[in-house]
Amino acid sequence: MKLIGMLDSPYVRRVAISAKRLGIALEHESVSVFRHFEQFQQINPVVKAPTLVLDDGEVLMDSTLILDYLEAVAGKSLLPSDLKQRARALRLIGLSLAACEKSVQIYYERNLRPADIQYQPWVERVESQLAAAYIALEAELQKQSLPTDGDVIAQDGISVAVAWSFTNLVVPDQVDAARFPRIAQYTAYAETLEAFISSPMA
Ligand SMILES: N[C@@H](CCC(=O)N[C@@H](CS)C(=O)NCC(=O)O)C(=O)O
Repeated sequence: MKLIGMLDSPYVRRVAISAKRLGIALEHESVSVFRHFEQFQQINPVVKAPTLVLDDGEVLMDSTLILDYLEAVAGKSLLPSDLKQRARALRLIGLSLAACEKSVQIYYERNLRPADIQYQPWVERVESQLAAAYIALEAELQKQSLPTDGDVIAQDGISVAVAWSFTNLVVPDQVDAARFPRIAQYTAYAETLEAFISSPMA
C-alpha cells in the first residue's frame, strides 16, 4: 500500500506514525498538494493528502477513514475498547483534528489569499476556534494525563502531538507553550519516540 502526501501535513503524519504503531509497512510517496498538483491529480483527482492507494489500486482518502482501514488490515486498534476510555480518546482526537484544521485555515489564509482581500473577521473567528481547541485539550490533559511510560502511544496521543507540532510549525505565533504546558510537554515526549522520529515533519 502506498501513502501519498507530505509529512508536513498533520493528517499524513498521523497516518504514517499510526501505521508504524500498527506494524504495517507503507510505501511513502512525498507528493505535495501544491507543488505537485498535477502529479497528485493523476493519483487522486480530488488532490487530498493523505491518499492511500491499496494494492488492488483502490484509492482512499481522509486520515480517519484511512486509519479505519489500516486498523482492519492489522486486526488491532489504536483506540481503547472500553466505552468510557474510547469516548475520552475520541474527544482528544476530535480536538486535535479541529486544531489541525484551524491551523491549516490560518496558514492558507496567510499564504494563499492575497493580503488585500483578507477578511479579518473570518481570521479572528478561526484564531478563536484554534485557541478554544487547545484550551479544551489542555484542560483534558490536566484532568487526566496521557501515558508516557513505555512505548504505548495510541491514537489520542499521536493526534495530540502531531497537531501541536504542526501548529508550531505553520502558525507558531498562535500558540504559547507557557499557556499549554501539558500539551507541550506531552508532545516533547512523543517526538522522541521512534515512530515520530522516523516520520519527520520537515
Ligand atoms: N479531514 C482530512 C483533511 C485532509 C486535508 O485537508 N489535507 C490537506 C493537506 S494538510 C489537503 O489535502 N489540502 C489540499 C486541499 O484541500 O486542496 C483528513 O483527515 O485527512
